[in-house]
Amino acid sequence: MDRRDPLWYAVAPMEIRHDWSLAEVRAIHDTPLLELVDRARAVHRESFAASEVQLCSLLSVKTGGCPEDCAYCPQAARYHTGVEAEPLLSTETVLAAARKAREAGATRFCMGAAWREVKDGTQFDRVLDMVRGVRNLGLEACCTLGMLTPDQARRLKQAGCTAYNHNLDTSREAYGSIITTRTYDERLRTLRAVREAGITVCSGGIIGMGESIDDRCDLLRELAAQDPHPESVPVNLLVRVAGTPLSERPPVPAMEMVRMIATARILMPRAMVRLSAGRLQMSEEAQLLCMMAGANSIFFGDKLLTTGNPGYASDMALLEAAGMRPLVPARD
Ligand code: SAM
Ligand code: DTB
Ligand code: SF4
Repeated sequence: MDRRDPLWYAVAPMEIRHDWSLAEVRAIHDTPLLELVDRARAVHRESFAASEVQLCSLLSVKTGGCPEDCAYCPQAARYHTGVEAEPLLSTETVLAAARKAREAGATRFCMGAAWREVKDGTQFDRVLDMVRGVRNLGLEACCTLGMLTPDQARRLKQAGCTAYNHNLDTSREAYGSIITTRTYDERLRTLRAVREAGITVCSGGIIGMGESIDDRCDLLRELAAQDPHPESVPVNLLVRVAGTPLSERPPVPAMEMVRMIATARILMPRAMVRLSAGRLQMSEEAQLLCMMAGANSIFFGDKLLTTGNPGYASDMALLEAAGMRPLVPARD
């Protein structure tokens, strides 16, 4: 049975919880590393093939010039990062990139826009066209466009949007030191609109922004409190971009990514856990350890939205050496 079949949830015995306390999450997170990885791997293998990895391709369809103040983000207009504001790409350009991504083995194509929120009008209509086009290519279509109203979420669903990415980014407590131009509750409201429209939810966060370990655990607790859990949980390691307020943060050891991923896997056993931004700062061995700890999805291609990512050839060599197989896309 395909795990995306709703019946899977009915027949599989694993306990799915939404009421983890911060202390419980912290206890999991702080388990001796190899025990933690063992436990996460056991949970992972109950729901997933050990060597399958989802290959997602990411494209910035509208880059830069964003009015928000997210302290990590090179696309915020108020920071001087060298990222120029560009208009929305044409549908043809986006679909050409999607076709190339499909040929390279992607099963999901994610489109990102540096918007605070979606505004109804021609630009949103064009994004809906992009979603339809991506689905026609047989790819899963994911969007991340900022805040959404319930009506906009329904329109995305109608166009065939598979997933919507909207990150909580960090704990409720740490959030205010990273973003002031929108609230945590607004983020949760967008996630609710996405869920209610029947689009799968992709939500995660970033480590390395100066947050405490409790903040990381509280982010995971908050994600796992969602009922149902997000179908995808991206775990990003901060990409420190010159010009952003977080550019001088000390680097985070890759083992902290391993702990974060393993804890996410244990709390949300059926989610796709994505080893997202920050792979360029990690060794191949550390990336494989993240996969052992339950990460089963990556962005591939030379670029994330505006920053670098390991090249296609080196990723393919890594996956091949490890005997990893690309996941086949869901159909609906
Ligand atoms: N503007 C939309 C929004 O904020 O929801 C969509 C695009 S935004 C760039 C998507 C996510 O990328 C952010 O929520 C954040 O988690 C992640 N991100 C942005 N800049 C990052 C960085 N420098 N390092 C790691 N993750 C980053
Ligand atoms: C997510 O959690 N990570 C991706 C995706 N969702 C949209 C974005 C990472 C962006 C890293 C910084 C950049 O390339 O601009
Ligand atoms: Fe804008 Fe999104 Fe970047 Fe925040 S994360 S500044 S909303 S593009």
